[in-house]
Amino acid sequence: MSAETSAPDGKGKVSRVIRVGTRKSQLARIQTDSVAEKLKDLYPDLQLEIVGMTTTGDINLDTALSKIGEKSLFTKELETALERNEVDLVVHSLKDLPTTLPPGFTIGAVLMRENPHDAVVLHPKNRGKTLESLPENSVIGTSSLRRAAQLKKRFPNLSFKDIRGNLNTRLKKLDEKEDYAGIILAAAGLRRMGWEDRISQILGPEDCMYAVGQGALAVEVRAKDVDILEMVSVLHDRDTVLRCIAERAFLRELEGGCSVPVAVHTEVKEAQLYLTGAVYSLDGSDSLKETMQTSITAADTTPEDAVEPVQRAGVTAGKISGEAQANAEKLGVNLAKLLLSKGAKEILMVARQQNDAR
Ligand code: DPM
Repeated sequence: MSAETSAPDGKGKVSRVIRVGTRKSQLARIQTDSVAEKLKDLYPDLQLEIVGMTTTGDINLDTALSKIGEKSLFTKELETALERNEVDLVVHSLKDLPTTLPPGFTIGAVLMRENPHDAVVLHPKNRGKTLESLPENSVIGTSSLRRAAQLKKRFPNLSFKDIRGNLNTRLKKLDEKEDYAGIILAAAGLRRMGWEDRISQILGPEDCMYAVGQGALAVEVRAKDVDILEMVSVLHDRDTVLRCIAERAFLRELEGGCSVPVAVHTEVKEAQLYLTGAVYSLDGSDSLKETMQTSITAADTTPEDAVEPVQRAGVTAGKISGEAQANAEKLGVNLAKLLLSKGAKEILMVARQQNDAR
């Protein structure tokens, strides 16, 4: 244990100070506070201390995410703090966590996913409209290659332009200027910020499939810190974990990151896990999409048969069926292999080159 103190609670109990690392943006703080609150409910004796940090992704606010080219943009500084024992756990949006974590780290909890879809937020003057009903050549702000690729194909009458900055900055850029008719943001982030009333339209899978891990919060910890791993493991949501293992294994096998247009859709129905995955050229004219499924019925692990948990796509979930996790991971890998056999590598290679040349 890295930090142990006697709690001054008069009962002679030992409680522990847990330091929680977070980025300083409002969304990151809200996300971290919500996880800290859940931990506090589960372990009332816990003392939580929140440590705010600035990351590369927060500094390079004007460069499009897909152009900075560093996959661990928002996570590296936080991981350094974890490594140096300056914090004990870090809360992230799962979609910002690379599919391969640096050695020594693992995702110890994936919380129940919120709405994973993207949402359209319009300039106040366009209130009541949708992407279908906006005037010809309206400008939509997004720096996500994934969103732009899918929406360019579906809405050829709209035009797409980069927009950067944290959520507060983006909303300000939208409302206070006339540059954008609307912007595309994750519904989950908007809800967490309390801006749900700004959502004009939720984009279903036929319009825009979501990013790997979108809408789920993850807790990253030191892989060897068994006490903390055990403590945060109760936060895992079974369906979300299995969906996200499949999604992350898919992206990892494709060797994609936040700089390639890759999208997914997962569902759990009657103990089957369905994964749809797609890759796109930058303008969406070229694409490949397939769906596969697997069984996730296997019973969860009981304390008696617990074994040393393995990481699946960076996730450690010792209490969830090892067989179901293995199936989910295999599903992601197999779907990626199917797409690769149909030419996904070439589509992604061209997309990367075109993006680098932008
Ligand atoms: C990643 C992407 C974006 C974020 C790329 C993508 C959006 C970047 C942009 C990997 N991370 O989605 O294709 O629009 O220029 C991010 C957001 C959230 C986590 C904000 C958002 C909140 C929602 C969640 C940024 N990361 O996507 O609107 O927990 O999923």
